[in-house]
Amino acid sequence: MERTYSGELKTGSKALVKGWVEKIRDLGGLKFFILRDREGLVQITAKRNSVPAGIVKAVSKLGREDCVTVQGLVKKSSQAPGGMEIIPDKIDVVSKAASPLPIETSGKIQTGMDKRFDYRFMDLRNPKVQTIFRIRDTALTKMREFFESDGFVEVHTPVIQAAGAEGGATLFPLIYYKQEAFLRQSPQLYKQMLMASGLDRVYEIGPAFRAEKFHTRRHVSEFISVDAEMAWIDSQEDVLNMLERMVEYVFKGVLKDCKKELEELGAKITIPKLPLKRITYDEAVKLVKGKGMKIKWGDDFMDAEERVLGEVMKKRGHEWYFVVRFPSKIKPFYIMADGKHSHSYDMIYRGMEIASGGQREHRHDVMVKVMKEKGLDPSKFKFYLDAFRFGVPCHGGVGFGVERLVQQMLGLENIKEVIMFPRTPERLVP
Ligand code: AMO
Repeated sequence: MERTYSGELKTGSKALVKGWVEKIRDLGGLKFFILRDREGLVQITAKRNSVPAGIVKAVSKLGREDCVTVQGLVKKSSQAPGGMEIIPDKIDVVSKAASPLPIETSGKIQTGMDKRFDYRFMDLRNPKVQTIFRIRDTALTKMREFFESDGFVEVHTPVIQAAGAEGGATLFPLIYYKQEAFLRQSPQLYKQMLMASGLDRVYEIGPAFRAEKFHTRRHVSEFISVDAEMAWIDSQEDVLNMLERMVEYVFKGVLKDCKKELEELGAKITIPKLPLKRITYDEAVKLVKGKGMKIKWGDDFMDAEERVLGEVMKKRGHEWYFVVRFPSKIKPFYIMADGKHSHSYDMIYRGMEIASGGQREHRHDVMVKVMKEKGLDPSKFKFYLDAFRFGVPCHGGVGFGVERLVQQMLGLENIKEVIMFPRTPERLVP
């Protein structure tokens, strides 16, 4: 018999359901339990004399979170969740759950975050936790749909790299045969090299690694970076236009496909109104200073400053905006400088940077000079610099943190909530 999910049951028909025992009630002659599967809950009712004696016995032996399959007749029931119950004629226990359970799955009792992540497989049985990942899945699907319809080619570039693009402080070294190598911080160098290939528009969705030293609500050591790079741009504006259309498409899609899920989490989102507001770094620093923060021109925004800027911008009617023209001294060598400023941007949603990028330096000699000024050894980047010696179009792109997007969309305090098995300085298992 084919499996039916709890959300697809029809009264009067036979069904085979598979799932976990959420709750058991024993009223003597009437025993029932709630089975939970991916789609919801269903009540299994075993009344003495209405079902075979073996079934009543099987139900009385069940424990919470046992993994079971149940076959039976679906009947109307005003008291049961979903208005239906199953009168079982077969129950199989596929796997017993040990007792006591390490954490609660119902969400009624709060378990500490660390303990939840120690037993993440069980934490994920909480429907609210699962819902986060359904929304994340939809957001990623919509991003892919957008890129595919906008002329981008999906690529996969190496995770094991010989040189980092985002500064030495957050590199994870590893031994690659007899050589030192690193986990990538970003596909930056490779997506740019592909601009010299003639593919013109590429995107990559894959893991990026940062040895972040401190703890914040928005940093982890491994995250999924959505990277895109576009050739033949006239200016950074071409990238911003693409990016804002992308988030508009994602939000439309999530609102349409995840109505139930958003409701379940109490998340209220609206479709971003285009064009999104652009403010310069200089303006942003002034606004933040005006709120008593100690930021100086030339500093990057810390978490607290980003939040304050977010509050000011929200009051002005912008939960989305771009901060553009950062000082070139705080930007990596691959960003095109324009005097003291640079062709760069951060994209902010609800007071948090969720993406950054810019127009790239495509002039080989200028790039070598900037690398030296920033204390980098150009010979270590020969494989990358070569791509700029034999004809490369002007180009620009974005690195987008998918976890931060979903975190902000759902109003979650910590980015770890959006990651199945988060990696932080303290956590390497599970
Ligand atoms: P950047 O370093 O700003 O830029 O990273 C891009 C985006 O990636 C996400 N992100 C993180 N998310 C979780 N934990 C972290 N430790 C973390 N670090 C970064 C953020 C951020 O906006 N190569 C450039 C992008 C480009 O220019 O195309 C880069 O990596 O959402």
